[in-house]
Amino acid sequence: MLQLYYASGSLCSQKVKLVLAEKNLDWKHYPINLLTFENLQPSYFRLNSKGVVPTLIHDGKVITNSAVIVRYLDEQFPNYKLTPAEPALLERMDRWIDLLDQFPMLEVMYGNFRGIEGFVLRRSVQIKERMLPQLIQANPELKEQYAAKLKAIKQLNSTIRNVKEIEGINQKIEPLLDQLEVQLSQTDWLCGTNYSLADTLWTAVLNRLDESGFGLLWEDNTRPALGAYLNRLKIRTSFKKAIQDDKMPLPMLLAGLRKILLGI
Ligand SMILES: N[C@@H](CCC(=O)N[C@@H](CS)C(=O)NCC(=O)O)C(=O)O
Repeated sequence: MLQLYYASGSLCSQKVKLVLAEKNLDWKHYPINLLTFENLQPSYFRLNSKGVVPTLIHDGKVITNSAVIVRYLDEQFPNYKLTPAEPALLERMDRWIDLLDQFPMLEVMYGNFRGIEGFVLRRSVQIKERMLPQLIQANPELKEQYAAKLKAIKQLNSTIRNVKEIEGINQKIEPLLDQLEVQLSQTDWLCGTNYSLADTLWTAVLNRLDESGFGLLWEDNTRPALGAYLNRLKIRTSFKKAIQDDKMPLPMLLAGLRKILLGI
Protein backbone atom coordinates (compact mmCIF):
# COMPACT_ATOMS: atom_id res chain seq x y z
CA MET A 1 0.00 0.00 0.00
CA LEU A 2 1.25 3.48 -0.87
CA GLN A 3 1.12 5.91 2.03
CA LEU A 4 1.41 9.62 1.32
CA TYR A 5 1.94 12.38 3.83
CA TYR A 6 0.80 15.53 2.09
CA ALA A 7 -0.71 18.94 2.73
CA SER A 8 -3.74 20.39 0.99
CA GLY A 9 -2.73 23.23 -1.28
CA SER A 10 0.97 22.32 -1.18
CA LEU A 11 2.56 22.52 -4.59
CA CYS A 12 5.00 19.66 -3.99
CA SER A 13 2.19 17.43 -2.70
CA GLN A 14 0.11 18.27 -5.77
CA LYS A 15 2.94 17.09 -8.06
CA VAL A 16 2.84 13.65 -6.45
CA LYS A 17 -0.95 13.53 -6.29
CA LEU A 18 -1.11 14.32 -10.01
CA VAL A 19 1.12 11.34 -10.81
CA LEU A 20 -0.90 9.06 -8.52
CA ALA A 21 -4.06 10.22 -10.29
CA GLU A 22 -2.55 9.82 -13.79
CA LYS A 23 -1.65 6.24 -12.90
CA ASN A 24 -4.95 5.64 -11.15
CA LEU A 25 -3.21 4.34 -8.04
CA ASP A 26 -4.87 3.90 -4.65
CA TRP A 27 -3.06 5.41 -1.72
CA LYS A 28 -3.56 5.95 1.96
CA HIS A 29 -4.01 9.58 2.94
CA TYR A 30 -1.97 11.13 5.77
CA PRO A 31 -2.87 14.82 5.74
CA ILE A 32 -0.45 17.18 7.46
CA ASN A 33 -1.66 20.60 8.54
CA LEU A 34 1.10 23.06 7.63
CA LEU A 35 -0.88 25.88 9.26
CA THR A 36 -0.70 24.24 12.69
CA PHE A 37 2.94 23.29 11.99
CA GLU A 38 2.35 19.54 12.22
CA ASN A 39 5.32 19.21 9.89
CA LEU A 40 7.58 20.57 12.65
CA GLN A 41 6.55 17.95 15.18
CA PRO A 42 9.38 15.59 16.22
CA SER A 43 7.40 12.54 15.04
CA TYR A 44 7.22 13.97 11.51
CA PHE A 45 10.83 15.16 11.55
CA ARG A 46 11.91 11.62 12.31
CA LEU A 47 10.23 10.57 9.07
CA ASN A 48 11.21 13.57 6.95
CA SER A 49 14.38 15.23 8.22
CA LYS A 50 13.57 18.52 6.44
CA GLY A 51 10.08 18.71 7.89
CA VAL A 52 8.47 19.17 4.49
CA VAL A 53 5.68 17.48 2.56
CA PRO A 54 5.31 15.20 0.68
CA THR A 55 6.66 11.96 2.10
CA LEU A 56 5.88 8.64 0.46
CA ILE A 57 6.15 5.29 2.19
CA HIS A 58 6.08 2.16 0.08
CA ASP A 59 7.32 -1.36 0.85
CA GLY A 60 9.18 -0.06 3.91
CA LYS A 61 10.94 2.66 1.91
CA VAL A 62 10.57 6.32 2.91
CA ILE A 63 11.00 8.84 0.08
CA THR A 64 11.01 12.52 0.88
CA ASN A 65 11.39 14.57 -2.28
CA SER A 66 8.63 15.07 -4.83
CA ALA A 67 10.98 14.78 -7.84
CA VAL A 68 12.33 11.48 -6.53
CA ILE A 69 8.86 10.23 -5.55
CA VAL A 70 7.35 10.78 -9.00
CA ARG A 71 10.20 8.95 -10.73
CA TYR A 72 9.93 6.13 -8.20
CA LEU A 73 6.20 5.80 -8.84
CA ASP A 74 6.76 5.68 -12.59
CA GLU A 75 9.33 2.90 -12.21
CA GLN A 76 7.32 0.84 -9.74
CA PHE A 77 3.99 1.16 -11.53
CA PRO A 78 4.71 0.98 -15.26
CA ASN A 79 1.02 0.34 -16.16
CA TYR A 80 0.97 3.74 -17.89
CA LYS A 81 4.52 4.96 -18.46
CA LEU A 82 5.17 8.67 -18.01
CA THR A 83 8.86 8.44 -18.91
CA PRO A 84 9.83 8.33 -22.59
CA ALA A 85 11.86 5.30 -23.70
CA GLU A 86 13.80 7.16 -26.37
CA PRO A 87 17.07 8.58 -24.90
CA ALA A 88 16.78 11.98 -26.61
CA LEU A 89 13.25 12.44 -25.25
CA LEU A 90 14.29 11.22 -21.83
CA GLU A 91 17.05 13.84 -21.82
CA ARG A 92 14.50 16.45 -22.80
CA MET A 93 12.20 15.39 -19.98
CA ASP A 94 15.05 15.62 -17.47
CA ARG A 95 15.89 19.10 -18.72
CA TRP A 96 12.31 20.32 -18.22
CA ILE A 97 12.17 18.81 -14.74
CA ASP A 98 15.56 20.29 -13.75
CA LEU A 99 14.48 23.70 -14.99
CA LEU A 100 11.43 23.54 -12.78
CA ASP A 101 13.35 22.21 -9.76
CA GLN A 102 15.87 25.03 -9.97
CA PHE A 103 13.18 27.69 -10.10
CA PRO A 104 12.54 29.43 -6.73
CA MET A 105 8.79 28.74 -6.66
CA LEU A 106 8.63 28.97 -2.86
CA GLU A 107 9.91 32.55 -2.96
CA VAL A 108 7.56 33.38 -5.85
CA MET A 109 4.56 32.14 -3.84
CA TYR A 110 5.46 33.62 -0.48
CA GLY A 111 6.57 36.86 -2.08
CA ASN A 112 3.60 37.39 -4.37
CA PHE A 113 0.46 35.99 -2.77
CA ARG A 114 -1.80 38.88 -1.78
CA GLY A 115 -4.74 39.27 0.64
CA ILE A 116 -5.41 36.96 3.56
CA GLU A 117 -3.60 34.06 1.88
CA GLY A 118 -0.40 36.07 1.52
CA PHE A 119 -0.71 37.35 5.07
CA VAL A 120 -1.17 33.83 6.47
CA LEU A 121 1.78 32.46 4.49
CA ARG A 122 4.15 35.20 5.56
CA ARG A 123 3.01 35.07 9.18
CA SER A 124 3.53 31.30 9.23
CA VAL A 125 7.19 31.83 8.31
CA GLN A 126 7.63 34.29 11.19
CA ILE A 127 6.01 31.86 13.64
CA LYS A 128 8.28 29.03 12.46
CA GLU A 129 11.30 31.23 13.06
CA ARG A 130 10.13 31.66 16.67
CA MET A 131 9.18 28.00 17.20
CA LEU A 132 12.32 26.33 15.91
CA PRO A 133 14.78 27.48 18.61
CA GLN A 134 12.35 26.04 21.20
CA LEU A 135 12.16 22.77 19.27
CA ILE A 136 15.97 22.59 19.15
CA GLN A 137 16.07 22.96 22.95
CA ALA A 138 13.33 20.42 23.57
CA ASN A 139 14.62 17.76 21.14
CA PRO A 140 18.42 17.48 21.35
CA GLU A 141 18.38 14.29 19.23
CA LEU A 142 16.93 16.32 16.32
CA LYS A 143 19.08 19.39 16.91
CA GLU A 144 20.89 19.26 13.56
CA GLN A 145 17.73 18.79 11.51
CA TYR A 146 15.87 21.58 13.32
CA ALA A 147 18.89 23.89 13.06
CA ALA A 148 19.02 23.31 9.28
CA LYS A 149 15.30 24.07 9.07
CA LEU A 150 15.75 27.27 11.07
CA LYS A 151 18.50 28.38 8.72
CA ALA A 152 16.30 27.72 5.66
CA ILE A 153 13.33 29.53 7.23
CA LYS A 154 15.44 32.57 8.17
CA GLN A 155 16.72 32.73 4.60
CA LEU A 156 13.17 32.52 3.20
CA ASN A 157 11.94 35.15 5.64
CA SER A 158 14.69 37.53 4.65
CA THR A 159 14.12 36.98 0.91
CA ILE A 160 10.35 37.49 1.00
CA ARG A 161 10.72 40.73 2.95
CA ASN A 162 13.12 42.08 0.38
CA VAL A 163 10.97 43.68 -2.32
CA LYS A 164 13.93 44.09 -4.68
CA GLU A 165 14.91 40.43 -4.36
CA ILE A 166 11.34 39.30 -5.07
CA GLU A 167 11.20 41.62 -8.08
CA GLY A 168 14.45 40.05 -9.32
CA ILE A 169 13.00 36.55 -8.91
CA ASN A 170 9.76 37.61 -10.65
CA GLN A 171 11.79 38.80 -13.61
CA LYS A 172 12.98 35.26 -14.20
CA ILE A 173 9.42 34.06 -14.83
CA GLU A 174 8.91 35.47 -18.33
CA PRO A 175 12.09 33.95 -19.84
CA LEU A 176 10.99 30.60 -18.42
CA LEU A 177 7.54 30.96 -19.99
CA ASP A 178 9.19 31.92 -23.28
CA GLN A 179 11.10 28.64 -23.31
CA LEU A 180 7.83 26.77 -22.76
CA GLU A 181 6.13 28.76 -25.52
CA VAL A 182 8.86 27.84 -28.03
CA GLN A 183 8.56 24.13 -27.21
CA LEU A 184 4.76 24.09 -27.12
CA SER A 185 4.51 25.87 -30.46
CA GLN A 186 6.15 22.78 -31.91
CA THR A 187 4.68 19.89 -29.89
CA ASP A 188 1.52 19.23 -27.89
CA TRP A 189 3.47 18.05 -24.84
CA LEU A 190 6.88 18.98 -23.48
CA CYS A 191 8.51 15.81 -24.75
CA GLY A 192 6.72 15.50 -28.07
CA THR A 193 3.55 13.61 -28.84
CA ASN A 194 3.28 11.78 -25.51
CA TYR A 195 2.33 13.25 -22.15
CA SER A 196 5.19 12.71 -19.64
CA LEU A 197 6.24 13.35 -16.04
CA ALA A 198 7.49 16.76 -17.16
CA ASP A 199 3.93 17.72 -18.12
CA THR A 200 2.60 16.45 -14.80
CA LEU A 201 5.05 18.54 -12.78
CA TRP A 202 4.58 21.65 -14.92
CA THR A 203 0.80 21.36 -14.44
CA ALA A 204 1.21 22.07 -10.73
CA VAL A 205 3.71 24.88 -11.28
CA LEU A 206 1.79 26.68 -14.04
CA ASN A 207 -1.40 26.43 -12.04
CA ARG A 208 0.38 27.92 -9.01
CA LEU A 209 1.83 30.74 -11.12
CA ASP A 210 -1.71 31.41 -12.29
CA GLU A 211 -2.93 31.51 -8.67
CA SER A 212 -0.06 33.85 -7.74
CA GLY A 213 -1.28 36.38 -10.33
CA PHE A 214 1.03 35.54 -13.26
CA GLY A 215 -1.67 34.04 -15.49
CA LEU A 216 -1.84 37.32 -17.40
CA LEU A 217 1.54 36.49 -18.88
CA TRP A 218 -0.12 33.97 -21.15
CA GLU A 219 -3.80 34.88 -20.96
CA ASP A 220 -3.16 38.17 -22.79
CA ASN A 221 -2.41 36.00 -25.83
CA THR A 222 1.29 36.82 -25.95
CA ARG A 223 2.00 33.12 -25.34
CA PRO A 224 -0.92 31.35 -27.04
CA ALA A 225 0.67 27.90 -27.21
CA LEU A 226 1.29 27.98 -23.45
CA GLY A 227 -2.30 29.11 -22.75
CA ALA A 228 -3.69 26.29 -24.90
CA TYR A 229 -1.34 23.81 -23.19
CA LEU A 230 -2.57 24.77 -19.73
CA ASN A 231 -6.15 24.35 -20.93
CA ARG A 232 -5.28 20.84 -22.15
CA LEU A 233 -3.71 20.05 -18.77
CA LYS A 234 -6.71 21.37 -16.87
CA ILE A 235 -9.23 19.13 -18.58
CA ARG A 236 -7.41 15.97 -17.49
CA THR A 237 -9.06 13.93 -14.75
CA SER A 238 -5.81 14.12 -12.77
CA PHE A 239 -6.16 17.91 -12.53
CA LYS A 240 -9.60 17.62 -11.01
CA LYS A 241 -8.56 14.87 -8.60
CA ALA A 242 -5.21 16.28 -7.48
CA ILE A 243 -5.74 20.03 -7.68
CA GLN A 244 -9.38 21.12 -8.02
CA ASP A 245 -10.57 18.73 -5.32
CA ASP A 246 -7.54 19.49 -3.14
CA LYS A 247 -9.42 21.54 -0.56
CA MET A 248 -8.37 21.68 3.07
CA PRO A 249 -11.17 20.29 5.28
CA LEU A 250 -12.87 23.13 7.19
CA PRO A 251 -11.87 21.95 10.71
CA MET A 252 -8.21 21.83 9.63
CA LEU A 253 -8.45 25.28 8.08
CA LEU A 254 -10.08 26.75 11.19
CA ALA A 255 -7.47 25.15 13.47
CA GLY A 256 -4.77 26.62 11.21
CA LEU A 257 -6.25 30.12 11.18
CA ARG A 258 -6.63 30.01 14.96
CA LYS A 259 -2.98 29.07 15.33
CA ILE A 260 -1.67 31.64 12.87
CA LEU A 261 -3.91 34.57 13.78
CA LEU A 262 -4.46 34.02 17.52
CA GLY A 263 -1.47 31.83 18.39
CA ILE A 264 -3.60 29.12 20.07
N1 LIG B 1 12.22 19.72 -2.63
C1 LIG B 1 11.10 19.31 -1.81
C2 LIG B 1 10.45 20.56 -1.26
C3 LIG B 1 9.30 20.24 -0.34
C4 LIG B 1 8.67 21.51 0.22
O1 LIG B 1 9.30 22.58 0.29
N2 LIG B 1 7.40 21.37 0.62
C5 LIG B 1 6.67 22.51 1.17
C6 LIG B 1 5.24 22.48 0.66
S1 LIG B 1 5.20 22.65 -1.11
C7 LIG B 1 6.61 22.38 2.68
O2 LIG B 1 6.50 21.31 3.22
N3 LIG B 1 6.65 23.52 3.37
C8 LIG B 1 6.54 23.59 4.79
C9 LIG B 1 7.78 24.05 5.47
O3 LIG B 1 8.84 24.16 4.82
O4 LIG B 1 7.74 24.29 6.67
C10 LIG B 1 10.13 18.49 -2.65
O5 LIG B 1 10.02 18.76 -3.85
O6 LIG B 1 9.51 17.56 -2.13
